[in-house]
Amino acid sequence: MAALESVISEVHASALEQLARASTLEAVEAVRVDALGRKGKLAEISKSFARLSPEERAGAGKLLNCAKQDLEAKIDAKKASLEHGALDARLDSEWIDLTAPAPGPRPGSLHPVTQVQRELEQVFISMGFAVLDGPEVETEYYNFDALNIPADHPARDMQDTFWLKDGRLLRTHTSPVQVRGLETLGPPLKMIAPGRAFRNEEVDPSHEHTFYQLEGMMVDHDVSVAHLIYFMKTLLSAIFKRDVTVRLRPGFFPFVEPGFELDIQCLICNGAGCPVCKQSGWVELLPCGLVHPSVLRAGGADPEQWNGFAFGLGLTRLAMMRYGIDDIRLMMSGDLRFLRQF
Ligand code: FA5
Repeated sequence: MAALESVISEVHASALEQLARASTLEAVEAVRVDALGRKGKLAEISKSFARLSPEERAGAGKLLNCAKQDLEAKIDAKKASLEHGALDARLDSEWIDLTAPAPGPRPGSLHPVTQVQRELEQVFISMGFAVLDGPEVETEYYNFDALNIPADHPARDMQDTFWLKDGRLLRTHTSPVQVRGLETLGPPLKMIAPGRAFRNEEVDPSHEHTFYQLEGMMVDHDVSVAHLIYFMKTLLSAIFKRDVTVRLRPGFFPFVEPGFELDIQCLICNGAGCPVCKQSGWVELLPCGLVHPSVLRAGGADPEQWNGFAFGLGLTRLAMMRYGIDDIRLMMSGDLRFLRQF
């Protein structure tokens, strides 16, 4: 009998000790199951009561009940205190100040092409150029004929076009603004015309059906290729703020004579070859030349008196080179993960 009572006291004392150490609700529950559960230590002890005399059973039973009641009360108290602590911690961490001003909408940012466009506009404005706009839905006359590309000229095939039912088209380049600008402002003239152009062509890492160009033109007396090269160099150093490797080669466009292609060494692969430069190491960026007399005439300027240069910068590709964007399709994807980087 004395042995049974000391076992009860030991179980009681050890449960109290474990309870003191328990720091989570799960640990307290484990102490409860171990001591008071249906298969717990005190339940095991009560099974041996069958072997006791009625007097002994009454004595041991009383002790067992006291131990149980004491443990139950202490376990409940510990649970309550832990729950309180958890609630206090949550209240502390989830506290918000309802009187604080709202953070407001997340600030947006300009599209990378817009950023490059605006920088170039500032550079050209500072050199006395006007910034002109032209319609995206153009007439066949301004997009082709006035630029010395008559209907039967093979050069029309260079730019596959989206035609509208009324005979107009989505402009394939910003060059129509050359003639529109001459008509409106007359020579002498220094202008740029940034804007969207559209082509019915296969989309790949460097070609989109909708992309931006920036047209540039200067018409005055005695304009030469040296002037053209000066302004193109100024343009590139304004954007890259470092030396970039370029190459100038002959290029054919019916609206310039002579015509050139200025390519930039691909800044995605540094000339090694990649999908953006079609493994060539070079990116076509800045076709240009001296304005063809027919274009001057179409714009109302006498080619005997006036001459000039023009260029058609691939603005979307320039932004790709500037920011190291390796796929043009990201530009119009509307993907916020892409756009938030600028
Ligand atoms: C033209 O569009 C001429 N109008 C440029 C010009 C203007 C020449 C004035 C002479 C004088 P081209 O088709 O090469 O040329 O296009 C010019 C630039 O636009 C290209 O170098 C390229 O950077 C960009 N570009 C052309 N097609 C696409 C396309 N599908 N996607 C993205 N960029 C393009």
